[in-house]
Amino acid sequence: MAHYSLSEEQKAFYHGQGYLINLPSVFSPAEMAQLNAELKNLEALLEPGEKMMAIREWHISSRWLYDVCTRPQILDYVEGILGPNFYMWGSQFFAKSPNSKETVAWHQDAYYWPLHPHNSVTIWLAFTDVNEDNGAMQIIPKSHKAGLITHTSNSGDSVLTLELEQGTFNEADAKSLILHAGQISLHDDAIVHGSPANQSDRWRNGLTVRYSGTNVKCDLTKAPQFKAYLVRGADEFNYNPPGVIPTEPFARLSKEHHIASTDEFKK
Ligand SMILES: O=C(O)CCC(=O)C(=O)O
Repeated sequence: MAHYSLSEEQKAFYHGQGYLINLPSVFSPAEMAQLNAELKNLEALLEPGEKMMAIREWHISSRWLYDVCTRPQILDYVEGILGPNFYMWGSQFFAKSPNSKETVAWHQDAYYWPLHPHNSVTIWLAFTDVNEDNGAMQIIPKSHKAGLITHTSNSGDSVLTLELEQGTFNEADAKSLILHAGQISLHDDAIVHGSPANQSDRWRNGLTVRYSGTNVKCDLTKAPQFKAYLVRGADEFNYNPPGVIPTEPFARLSKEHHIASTDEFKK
């Protein structure tokens, strides 16, 4: 099987800027068309009133989703950042319907997560083409180097519970992560990021998947359902409860099983 590695330039860019794009596609257009068709099987399990965002941590119950989250090419890129030993623990769809006003407020993931030390990477897999028109994710380059900033309760159209106060970073520096369906971006757990509304007639949909080095320990008093799936290398720390790989192709997880089961870990 082909192995995809990050060049030294790409690694340096990620560590310096806090994100990475322009990687070879992980899924071809034909594979994406198939994945989008298969995704309907998960959507069919949503209850009335639930949105795509509720498809969260279903890699614990759905083998189909688990296999997407552990696609070897994705793991190869993550390995370029985290090194040989890491686990996967989180997944969530961030979808915006055509002309939806919903935004994702500026935030830092690490502020929400009871994980220490900070050594986690998120990949955002585009299920649709994403650009400025349909509300692509935006990041503030280098903001991961400034440490965690206090978040306050959000009051606008954001789907998140918290947001950064204006003036704590420079919004003019924002960069949109433009991707074709089947491509991924990578971002650091402390980078300031968010996304504006979808002003287009197209859907905007992406799957976030979270990975952490095996040296990262979750505070289980804050996230009792946390499960670590060792996806590369060896776990020489054994800090976290291991996950069991699901067998059902399409099955849902109850809300109570979301890893984000406490206020501190809500996102
Ligand atoms: O898709 C988005 O707009 C936001 C995703 C996000 O916040 C994340 O991947 O951590």
